[in-house]
Amino acid sequence: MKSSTLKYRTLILITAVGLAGAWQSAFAHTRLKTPEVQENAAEHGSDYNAVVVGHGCTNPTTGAVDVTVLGTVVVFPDGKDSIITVDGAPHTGDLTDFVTNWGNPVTKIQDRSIFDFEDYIKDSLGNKLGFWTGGGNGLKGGFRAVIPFTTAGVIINESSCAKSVTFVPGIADICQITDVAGINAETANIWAPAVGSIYDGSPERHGYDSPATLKVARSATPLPESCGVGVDVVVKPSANQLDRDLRINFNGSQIWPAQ
Ligand SMILES: [Cu+2]
Repeated sequence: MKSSTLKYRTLILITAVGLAGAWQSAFAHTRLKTPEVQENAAEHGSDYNAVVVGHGCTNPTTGAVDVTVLGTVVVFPDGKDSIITVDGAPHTGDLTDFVTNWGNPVTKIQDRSIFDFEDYIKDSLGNKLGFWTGGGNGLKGGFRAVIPFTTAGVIINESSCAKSVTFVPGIADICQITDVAGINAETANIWAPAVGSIYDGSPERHGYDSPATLKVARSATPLPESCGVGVDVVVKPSANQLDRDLRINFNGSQIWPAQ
């Protein structure tokens, strides 16, 4: 091979790698540290997880996503009025058709390394659906955070054809306290499924309809033979639930979104 050809090819390769790098960082959104777990992982202590805050909000001057994050909110679907799909098709039955023990999915691991305050987000029965953490110095631009929590063991209904059940939380990384109308890439990063809630935002917004996911793989019981290859179930919070639960209440009053 001629050396000029080699140089040209090397240059192309470097350019391609550079582009891949840029593409990856553009998609370095908030995710769960361990996005897939085995069924009933709590039994084996493998349910220790974390929300990864991949980057801050957008600096309007530089366009970099390095604005300090002041707090994070995480809410899992409550399983009551959640939106369930089976291989992408809407399911009108209950979550118990696929999961027998959903209800109290989250335990926060106490941690003040990034934020000073944290508390649960509960339903009216006291079930822990998620948490918020915030205050203190916050997450400095250019750094990432792992916010530790555990998920309860998930038991897949053994008579169902579910080979996996994926739970989709709504997550908000807040850089500036605003009301809902003031939420934009400079004030908060929203990683929520677009289900018609007040947090949907516009399709142009960074991270639109690009939520984190927790996939639970069937592993405790075999698929019934009649199931064939099985189905993939996805559970998203309803718009009502996100509107109600994706917020920070502190000492009895709502501080985000501001009202
Ligand atoms: Cu991002």
